[in-house]
Amino acid sequence: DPGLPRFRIAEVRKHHGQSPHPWVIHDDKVYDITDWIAAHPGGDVILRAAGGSIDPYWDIFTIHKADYVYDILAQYHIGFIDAADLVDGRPAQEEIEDPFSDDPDRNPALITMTAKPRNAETPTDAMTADFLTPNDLFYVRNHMWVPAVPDDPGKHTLTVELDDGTTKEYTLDDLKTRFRAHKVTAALQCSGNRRKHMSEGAGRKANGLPWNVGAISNASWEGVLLSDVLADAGFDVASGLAGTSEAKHVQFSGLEAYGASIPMKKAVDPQGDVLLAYAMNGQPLPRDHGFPLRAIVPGHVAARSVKWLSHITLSDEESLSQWQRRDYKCFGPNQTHVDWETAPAIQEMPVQSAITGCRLGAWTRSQGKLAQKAVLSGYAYSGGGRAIVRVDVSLNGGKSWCQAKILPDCTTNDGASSPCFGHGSWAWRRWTYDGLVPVDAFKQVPDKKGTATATFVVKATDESYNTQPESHAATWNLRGNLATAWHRLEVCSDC
Ligand code: MTE
Ligand code: MO
Repeated sequence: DPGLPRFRIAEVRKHHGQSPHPWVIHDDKVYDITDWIAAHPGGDVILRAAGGSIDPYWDIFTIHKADYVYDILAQYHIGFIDAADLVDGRPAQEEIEDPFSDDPDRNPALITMTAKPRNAETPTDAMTADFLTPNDLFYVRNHMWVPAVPDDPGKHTLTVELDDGTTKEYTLDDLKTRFRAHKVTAALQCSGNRRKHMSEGAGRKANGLPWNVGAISNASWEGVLLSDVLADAGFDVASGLAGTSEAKHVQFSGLEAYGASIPMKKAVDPQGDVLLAYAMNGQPLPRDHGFPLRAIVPGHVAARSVKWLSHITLSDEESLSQWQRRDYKCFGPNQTHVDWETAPAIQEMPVQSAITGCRLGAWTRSQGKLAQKAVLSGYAYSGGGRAIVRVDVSLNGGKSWCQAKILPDCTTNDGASSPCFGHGSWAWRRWTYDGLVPVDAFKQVPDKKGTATATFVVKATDESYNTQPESHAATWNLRGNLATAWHRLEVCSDC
């Protein structure tokens, strides 16, 4: 209705998230969302947009770019932005609040995929330089903005809701003082790690960020056991262990509305080591990694290790979030119109490995043939606490194989003789290989004069004798999840 009133942006700003009548702007229209808040499926996170434009948030929560959402919003239309505040029919750019303006500074050495929200890989040369990835080089995967630092982090509250509806609140200080502290050394790996290889290897683009080898890092985490807190909140952990409890899932929510869940079985497993963590490599959690509190679910896809943790809910159902019900699932290579409901959410990770360092050295002779020295290094990891038992390397595209040396970073899990804490093999293993590449492993590249390349390959095997598939084509899926095919690296000699 063009007859509706015009409002200056200054007027809209007064209707912020704490005001009795929150308003939002979409395009050049103004909406009073007071009556919508209670019904908003995403909860009151919508209030973050109040007093300004909702459009930058919908660029993040893309699920809103749908006709039915516009229809809902239309019911709350109360007016238009005054022409004096419009540029080309939209509120001027500088009038729109940037949801990411409070994000922390980051180490510029990280390889940025997207700046807003922040998605960045560990730089390749730093990948396996250390067994524990330095905090400022740990990969970052944020779906949204980084929530503001609480005025007093010790007062940050975690609400635990049992399946009978009873709730108990804990401040961070409560967690630190009332429960025993535990350490767990665990890698986090994004389900999209190596997606770039999947798209390239299969010759079919998979949806999502084209991560290379660096959406995985390794750290030592400190916090309290989830199962201790659940027991304190009144949950009968024994019934969870026996599988007789009504609550089958533990749902986690973060302060910015991200959410995910894990099966009860993992949550209460006395050897599962699920932490509510407040420290990383001996430091308070950095803001990008969940300050002041995050879940650490070792052996599971990192999407379940919810950052900025504020709510835990026990339920007979998985988290309703799109990150539980949609994005992090796999399908067959032929399935491009999928039934999201029937595929299980990714939990434990499959076996993975990658080459992160490769140096070619001098030419020598070996068994009468010309050969070039090569030094390779990388990581291997498997989910579910399954140990890596072997790392196979090929210098000729997979025709013949050699054994890489697995570094003794984590030979025991007691923390005394190694920096590894926890009951499972939750950490990654670093490996190196020193060898000679026979001259016939190099193939001339027809269209590049004088250039010869060889294909180096790595694959790992875990203690259940799971190993990596040979081709990405066979495991391609529309979301580009779990790209674990042999990592092939084309290397060029004398070029
Ligand atoms: N938790 C919250 N609250 N918000 C997020 O965007 N991203 C998840 C998980 N937990 C996410 C989150 C995903 S997909 C990954 S891969 C890991 O956090 C990344 O953890 P990191 O940034 O500490 O490496
Ligand atoms: Mo992820």
